[in-house]
Amino acid sequence: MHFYIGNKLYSSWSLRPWLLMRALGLKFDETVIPLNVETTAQAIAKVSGAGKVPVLVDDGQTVWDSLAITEYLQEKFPDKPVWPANPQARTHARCLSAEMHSSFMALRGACPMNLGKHYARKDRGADVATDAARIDHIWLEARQNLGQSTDAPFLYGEFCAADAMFAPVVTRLDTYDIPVSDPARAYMDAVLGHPAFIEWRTAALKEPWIIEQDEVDEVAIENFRPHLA
Ligand SMILES: N[C@@H](CCC(=O)N[C@@H](CS)C(=O)NCC(=O)O)C(=O)O
Repeated sequence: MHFYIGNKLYSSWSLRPWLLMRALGLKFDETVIPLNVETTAQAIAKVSGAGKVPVLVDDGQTVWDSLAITEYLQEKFPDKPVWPANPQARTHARCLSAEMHSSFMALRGACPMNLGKHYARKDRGADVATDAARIDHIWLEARQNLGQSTDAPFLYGEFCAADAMFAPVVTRLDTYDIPVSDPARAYMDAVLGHPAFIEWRTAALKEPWIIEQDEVDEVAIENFRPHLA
């Protein structure tokens, strides 16, 4: 399998399936296509007409879009826990992932994924707060509803596709210090502490690129790439 992804520091959509594939222990090669540079469109066009990453190429088949890649992995590796084993939990996990795929525009617009900074808490607008409250609620619903204790680290116990889908949102809530409940914070810490996420972030911090439009606040509390400042 060959995986084409965007900058690890900023590409939220790329992070999702990459994290899932790593967490599942799948083997793949990867190419990072730098976003927002002159060559971006041409480089992506070589692998997909959709003009977006991530793109998975496997056995002559091209799979674009993070959620489609997730379902492809489920079909190709039916023995891997892509989705929860329990049917009710599986349906819930698919609903959460679809909601993530199509919603939370305010949060996504105001707080781009940026693994290189920590920003001070501030009012990011009512719509962002509404998105964060909905996310907090559905995380708790996943962890309570399906017969698990809220002490289980991930949404349905074991790390699955729904956790991967929400990983970029976890980083956004963390980067911009958006207020969340204690159980949500504990969940975020579990995702941020997952070895696959740490591997991604370590590589992200070594990247040389800065995408100005994703650097939203002028002043950061912490800059994890001071050599680029
Ligand atoms: N719905 C798509 C969205 C993919 C997407 O928007 N990717 C962004 C990067 S995170 C992209 O490729 N942008 C192209 C560009 O910046 O030129 C998915 O889930 O894979």
